[in-house]
Amino acid sequence: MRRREFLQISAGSIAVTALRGIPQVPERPALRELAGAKNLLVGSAFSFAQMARPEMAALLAQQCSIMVCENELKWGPTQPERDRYEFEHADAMVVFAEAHGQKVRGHNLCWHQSNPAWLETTITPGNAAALLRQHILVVAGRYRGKIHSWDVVNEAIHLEDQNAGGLRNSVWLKNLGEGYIELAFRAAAEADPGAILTYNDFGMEHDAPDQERKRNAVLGLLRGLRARGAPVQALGIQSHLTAHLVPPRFHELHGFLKELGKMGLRVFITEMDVDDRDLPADVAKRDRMVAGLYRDYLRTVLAHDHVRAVLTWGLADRGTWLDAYHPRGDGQKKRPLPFDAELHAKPAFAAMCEAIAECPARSEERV
Ligand code: 9MR
Repeated sequence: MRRREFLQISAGSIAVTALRGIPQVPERPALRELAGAKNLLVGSAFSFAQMARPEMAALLAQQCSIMVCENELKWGPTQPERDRYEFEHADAMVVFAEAHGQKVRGHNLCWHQSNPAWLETTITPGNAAALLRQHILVVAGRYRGKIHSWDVVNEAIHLEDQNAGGLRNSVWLKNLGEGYIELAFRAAAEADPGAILTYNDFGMEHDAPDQERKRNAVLGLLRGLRARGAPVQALGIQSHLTAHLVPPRFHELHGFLKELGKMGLRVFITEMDVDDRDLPADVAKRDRMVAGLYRDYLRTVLAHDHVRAVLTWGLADRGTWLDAYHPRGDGQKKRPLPFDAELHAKPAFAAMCEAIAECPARSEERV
């Protein structure tokens, strides 16, 4: 059997297995039903590896009305060589989502990380625009009509680099100047005019002076794009939060969200999790404090009608990026997500259910 045929079959069987319902997943309220009643989308990042575990696949199917590929649509996996694209994993995940009535977010078309090695050695100011445009036309074009929203440009702002507009010293800025962002949005609109084109970034959630500066830089970027007529329609607020013994506050987010609303932008909470690095090891205490942050944060953002989707960065703690990138000092596994490693619902799940059940229904419009 050829590799492509095998993968098509396995994608189908992942979908079918989970469709039939796996008995191991206990009956519990589904976030997707609570959120659906509010015209809100709720979901998670999925990885291809997780979806091969039937009980995980069933949980993702049960809980999510929207999904995003954690890594499978990034440049590295999709264009491993200049003239070769790979879509088997992403295709299988889109098949799964469609089989379960889930919307799909695309993540992402332009970033400073997870680029293939060939890009860094090939790119020049002379060919950068063509490389970026072609990648976007191929990747977003392949899924035309199937994607709810694309993270067209990811994490372009990094104030520490001290560039005009707060732009990050990325491979794209170095080779194309600040116009790369507009170029990416225009190419994405050409490739998939139905997708909601999103700028996605982190570090703008908490009440803190550095986060306030980031919020202002993001507003500046979005206003500039709009002024030039670039097709940007939404902001993705990643929402990688960090819990502290004195919980962070989110009051300043209200003003920011109002400004975005005035610009007619939608907002998606795209990558929520709560880093418990500074919390005590005791699991019950940790889970309670993490859940407190889920509740406070979601109450804040869901008070705003133009917040249309909430996605966590994984549904269950096993395999969270936080253990790989920022492990706890005491060697304990982190507990940042609504379900634990054995797929039991945690207090954070209850907090999500409560915040969604309490929030006002979103007004009718495309979500
Ligand atoms: O969770 C992702 C991890 O598996 C990857 O190794 C990493 C690099 O591609 O990206 C992680 O996801 C990031 C996302 O793409 C953008 N926002 C921050 C996320 C966590 O680092």
